[in-house]
Amino acid sequence: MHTVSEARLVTLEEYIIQSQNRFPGAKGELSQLLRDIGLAAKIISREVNKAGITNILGVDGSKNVHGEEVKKLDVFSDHQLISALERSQITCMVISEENDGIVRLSSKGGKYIVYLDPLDGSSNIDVNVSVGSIFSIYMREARFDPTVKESDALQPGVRQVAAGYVLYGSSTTLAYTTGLGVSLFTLDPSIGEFILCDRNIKIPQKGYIYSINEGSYNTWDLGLKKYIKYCQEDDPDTGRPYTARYIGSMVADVHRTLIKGGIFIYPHSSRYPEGKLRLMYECNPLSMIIEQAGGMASNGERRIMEIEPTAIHQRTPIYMGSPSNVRKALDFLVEYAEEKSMA
Ligand code: AHM
Ligand code: MG
Repeated sequence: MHTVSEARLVTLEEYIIQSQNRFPGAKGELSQLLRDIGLAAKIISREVNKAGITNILGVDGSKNVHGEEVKKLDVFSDHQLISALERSQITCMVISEENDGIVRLSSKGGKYIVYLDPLDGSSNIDVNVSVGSIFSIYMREARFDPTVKESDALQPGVRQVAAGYVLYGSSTTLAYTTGLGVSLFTLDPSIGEFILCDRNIKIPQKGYIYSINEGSYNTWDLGLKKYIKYCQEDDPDTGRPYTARYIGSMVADVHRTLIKGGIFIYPHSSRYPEGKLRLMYECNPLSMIIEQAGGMASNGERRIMEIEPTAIHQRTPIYMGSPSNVRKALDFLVEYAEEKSMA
């Protein structure tokens, strides 16, 4: 039986068109691009959900239970997203975690450059834990130069025109921003549509969850060690220590941080001197989402989105989440900066 509220459901497609109509001069290209990503996300979601049956544990090219050749899901996701972007002919270049170099698309005059992490946290797939896709969209400045170059893509995160993620979790959630707040959608598998859940989601000013791979404690700087010890003391507001939550899929950890507040950290360490996560297709897009929701994202010294990139796959440390938590963590880093390398 259909309820009255179902009659007012807004799909991703409708929402994108409504949003575009607010800008009378808009040609609809960015809208098309977002719709393409939405379509690829539905296909990836379907495959992720049947990962057990299709034997994604096998190596690329192995056979599934039906005797069919399978691609590893991260390769599959990469192909789906890139072919969706190729179809609409408005993207000239894609940079993806799955490809060492830039991928030039056939539309050389295409306005947009898209960064992708097609399936982040893919080691979690084997154990049925959430994974995600991340995207970050820039305009190509040298649009009339016929040669599309890697240097066209080296723009700081503040120049993103849109960014977002898809989380394949207990349900499939899509979040995106074009710089006017963050909208959140949930996939209704019965009708195959993303349905609008929140037009302008805001992160709590302060949260009580910290999220970091604590197994690496011995490799951290003193300031970070002290900050995590601070999180484990009773908080004056609640009289209790913070809760620790770490999924090991950045999209899932950042999504929880967006909804519940708190802090997500992947620091630099003696093991990863530059941090582990990638600036262009992990940290910048998720920082734009978090900032648009009222949060903060820093590399420990400066705003993530102001970092001038020098390489498409470069890494960065990241501290992101509720503003009150991130500020506190940064205070600890400053306070112990002199003793950086101390155990
Ligand atoms: P991946 O791109 O190889 O999937 O690695 C990125 C993932 C992030 O999703 C997650 O935050 C991080 O790696 C977890 O790393 P670690 O296992 O070192 O905590
Ligand atoms: Mg990744």
